[in-house]
Amino acid sequence: MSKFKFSVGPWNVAPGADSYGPATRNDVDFEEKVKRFAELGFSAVQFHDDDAVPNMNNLTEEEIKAEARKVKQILDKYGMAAEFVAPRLWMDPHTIDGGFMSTSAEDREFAMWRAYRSIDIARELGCDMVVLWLAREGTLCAESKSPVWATKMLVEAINKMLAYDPTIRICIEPKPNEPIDRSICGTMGHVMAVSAATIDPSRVGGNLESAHAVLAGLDPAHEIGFALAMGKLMTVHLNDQNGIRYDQDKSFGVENLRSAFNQVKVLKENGYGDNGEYVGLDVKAMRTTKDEDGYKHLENSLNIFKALEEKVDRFDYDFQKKCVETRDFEALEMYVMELLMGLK
Ligand code: XUL
Ligand code: MN
Repeated sequence: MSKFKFSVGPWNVAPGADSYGPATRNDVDFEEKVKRFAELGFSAVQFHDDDAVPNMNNLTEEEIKAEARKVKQILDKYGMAAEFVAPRLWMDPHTIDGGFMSTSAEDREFAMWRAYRSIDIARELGCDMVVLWLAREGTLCAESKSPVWATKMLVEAINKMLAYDPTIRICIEPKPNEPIDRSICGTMGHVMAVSAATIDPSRVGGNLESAHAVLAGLDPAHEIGFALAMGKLMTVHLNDQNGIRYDQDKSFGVENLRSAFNQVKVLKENGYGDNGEYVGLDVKAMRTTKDEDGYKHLENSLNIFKALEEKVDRFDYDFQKKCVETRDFEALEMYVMELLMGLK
């Protein structure tokens, strides 16, 4: 029995289109997804603002809240919570050159409008967290904007969100690149520094995605550990990634089982979840996956996570201590390999 609660986003069940080819699966209705998520053992749904309220640009603030209340009813029907709302600032004509750090004042205003509406939607859905995946916040042409100015604009935008709602929490999901070339806030270290520069650092933390850490050339478990040490790991997006290439969002643990084990281990050893945090999965089905298998990557990720939780429970800390005392890291490493291969 897992000690953790799990969350997932509606975008994690998708039709399989990529930059080079069209969809390979049918769209699935939102309510059907929520029903299946509940059946699979998830406790919460993660949202982009327009996952909850499609066409929100054409609605008034009151209409947006009313639409969000309808979504809350669907969640309630299946006993699901909402974990967070993330403004989708990468699809709109107003965010071609970024949102909070766009060089256009009008576009920056639009980004703030979406951020405030995301807070409103979060409140209607019964949650207190906004995630910022800063997709286009950086440069495609390095000389097109100052990284100093851009970083300050991000802090200013977050300060406005903190002021708009005195108890909302802002959670940055760092990613070093894609779709942007050079990101402004690419790692958990950047997130902690931005947090410290805001008017209320206690309400600004991070969402570590395994694949994003790998893209930054960093170890996901250490990134998680760093945020935990600062008391600022608000959620995680567990998945996997085959080296430094396009963002893959593979099922958790399928590329690097030892890394996945260490991610579960650092979460478990440090009481992650004790304050209500969810283990979020941000995994994508392969394009080749058929309609009838459209949830298998989620089931696989959950099963791998839970199997690794059992491995962590069986981890022999006395043996580890002995190895550390004798500086026999060869023995410790082999012990971990044997544990993961089922030989221990
Ligand atoms: C993009 C990514 C997003 C965010 C939510 O790489 O991970 O799905 O998690 O906006
Ligand atoms: Mn993510």
